[in-house]
Amino acid sequence: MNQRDKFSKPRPLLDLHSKDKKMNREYKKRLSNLAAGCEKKIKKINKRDKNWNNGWYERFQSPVLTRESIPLTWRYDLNPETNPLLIERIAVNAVFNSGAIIHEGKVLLVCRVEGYDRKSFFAVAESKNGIDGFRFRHKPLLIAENSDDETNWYDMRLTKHEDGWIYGTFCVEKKDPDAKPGDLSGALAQCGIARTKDFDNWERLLDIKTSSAQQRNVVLHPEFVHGKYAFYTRPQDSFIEAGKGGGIAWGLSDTINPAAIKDEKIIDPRIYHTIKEVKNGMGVVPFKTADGWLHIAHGVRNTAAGLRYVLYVFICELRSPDKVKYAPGGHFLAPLGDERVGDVSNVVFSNGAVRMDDGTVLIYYASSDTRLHAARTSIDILLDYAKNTPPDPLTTTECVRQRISLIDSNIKYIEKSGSKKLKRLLNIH
Ligand code: M1P
Repeated sequence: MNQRDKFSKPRPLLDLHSKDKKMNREYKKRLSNLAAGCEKKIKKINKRDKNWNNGWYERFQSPVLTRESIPLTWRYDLNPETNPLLIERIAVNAVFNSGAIIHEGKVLLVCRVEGYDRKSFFAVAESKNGIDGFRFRHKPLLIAENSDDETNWYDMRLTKHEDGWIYGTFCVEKKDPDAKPGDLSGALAQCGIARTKDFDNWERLLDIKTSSAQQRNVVLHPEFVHGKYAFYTRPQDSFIEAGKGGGIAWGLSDTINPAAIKDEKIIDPRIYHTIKEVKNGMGVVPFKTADGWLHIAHGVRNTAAGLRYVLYVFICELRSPDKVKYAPGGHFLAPLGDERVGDVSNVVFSNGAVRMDDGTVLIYYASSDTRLHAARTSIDILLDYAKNTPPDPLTTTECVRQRISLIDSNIKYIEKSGSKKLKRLLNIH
């Protein structure tokens, strides 16, 4: 049979009424191969990428989750009577941008899963070590809608709040009612909130009210501030792009349901010719440290090849979380190698990170809106990085001065040490 005939006349692999045992065997074999492939992927040890060594964090050889990690029962009709060819029925396109938390001793991710139909939904995956072995819970999350026109949800941040609840803040997108006729991509985004204690049952609250036409990347601060709920927001005008939106903002609300923010104050602005010139957004729920609230956010710049999303770090005052204390220049993590390519290339994005008991920090970042990775670092390293990396001096001349100052102090140190070995090692004459 030539290739064409093979595809034009599909034969059922299993006909339950047939006496053809060979067909039964083929179906079973295909199913067991699919299942074995899934298990193999889940059980594969995720080794450290030894080629990456800047001291800020470790990378790993494999993503922690991809679309192949999605259980077969979510993608296939496994009944041979209704799917005799055992082909995928409702396929999954990508697993990315996950909220992260430690719950009952496990790392738990609430992932953005995107179907082939372009709609995203949330699903919970769990692992003991946070690096490999992630397994999805039995079903994706079905959280109540607040209105019929909610079309797409994505990017949940998980905040364990001091009020006792675990909150998920996420983006809720609707078709823009004011979009020009024929514009079928104009959307309005607002921030939805739901809360849970067990990650299976969720109570949907009212969407956050702000005076901004658009809200994305909203993060709930884990503590009350002046007795109020505090949020990091990103006010935008009515366009899907950042438009007039000035950066990451901060606002307070008396209550959580409804959460209503009257004043949004920009605390981390967009800046010309930096990694956050086009837009920026808060990423993970901040870590409370001795030196302040430690943030991981994303910044977006323009390139001839389109937008480039990278992660950056900054620290805010412990007592005044709306004041930036340390702002190291440049990006902390950018797409590397294969990470550069995907559905939306040249993107890394993070909305979840966890601090383990030993101070290790696992940052979950998605590459190119396609798959999810972990980077491993620690609170000590992040603080050292944030406090000692100089801020972006904003011009070429100042950047060169900054670098020459580093070189000069190194030379001074090496000369003072009198170590010939060190000089030889660094090829300094
Ligand atoms: O495609 C990159 C990211 O774009 C959006 O983020 P932002 O609003 O900050 O530009 C979101 O759709 C995000 O999920 C996505 O990863």
